[in-house]
Amino acid sequence: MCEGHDHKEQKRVNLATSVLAANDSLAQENRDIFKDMLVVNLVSSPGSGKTSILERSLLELRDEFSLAVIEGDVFTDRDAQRIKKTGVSVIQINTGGACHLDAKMIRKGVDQLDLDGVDLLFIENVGNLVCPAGFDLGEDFKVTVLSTTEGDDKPAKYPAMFKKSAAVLVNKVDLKEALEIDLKALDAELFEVSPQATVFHVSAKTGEGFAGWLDWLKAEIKKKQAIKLG
Ligand SMILES: Nc1nc2c(ncn2[C@@H]2O[C@H](COP(=O)(O)OP(=O)(O)OP(=O)(O)O)[C@@H](O)[C@H]2O)c(=O)[nH]1
Ligand SMILES: [Mg+2]
Repeated sequence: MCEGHDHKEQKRVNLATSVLAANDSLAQENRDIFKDMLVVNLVSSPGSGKTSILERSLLELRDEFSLAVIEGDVFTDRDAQRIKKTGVSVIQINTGGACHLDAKMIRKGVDQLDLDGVDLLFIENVGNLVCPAGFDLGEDFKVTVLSTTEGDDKPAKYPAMFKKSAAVLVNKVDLKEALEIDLKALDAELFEVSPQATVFHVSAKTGEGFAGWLDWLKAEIKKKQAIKLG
């Protein structure tokens, strides 16, 4: 009985490994398609404020850069409808049940978008703090949004996402007093789990902290453009 169980477990591990390997190879193909633009994969729990952060960021960036967005959700095109109001090109991908986007879905989405001359492509992943961490989409880097309403203990509880992120946006700081969240303790925990990540305290509602986040993003766009120009 134990041997049978081990065999099944081994088959499960082999299957997961081959799914991830297939995804990695498609992600590499996407990365070739994305060689002339910065691609940011925005990840978080549901409702942390990814779309709200995008709406404000796009309005601030759209006069200076050519932008596009791929929205990922299990169902509905509600987020794409919100993004459309900013005037930025957007397409919606519905996973139909899957808890993350994968490289194949992105490839299909890319075929529907005109990416000629685009400087910055945002991908908003499905709201989930676990699954999207394992799937490379061909992006330059992931940015994790963590909202103050989720509590300051999440980096240590869900470390994979934070470890893989170039930046963390601590959103909804306009609520910090009401929530009595200790932002210093959160920063310390973030530093312990993901020392590589640049951390910004922001509010998509009031715009607090956006200047720092957008300056950082603009510098990343310019770094990518410098690579393109050789
Ligand atoms: N107070 C406050 N509310 C915010 C802020 N950012 C977003 N919200 C609210 O939080 C809720 C969820 O925001 P969304 O932007 O839809 O979050 P999301 O991460 O895109 O959600 P999913 O795509 O469903 O995962 C909405 O009611 C927003 O108005 C913020 O900085 N402060
Ligand atoms: Mg959203």
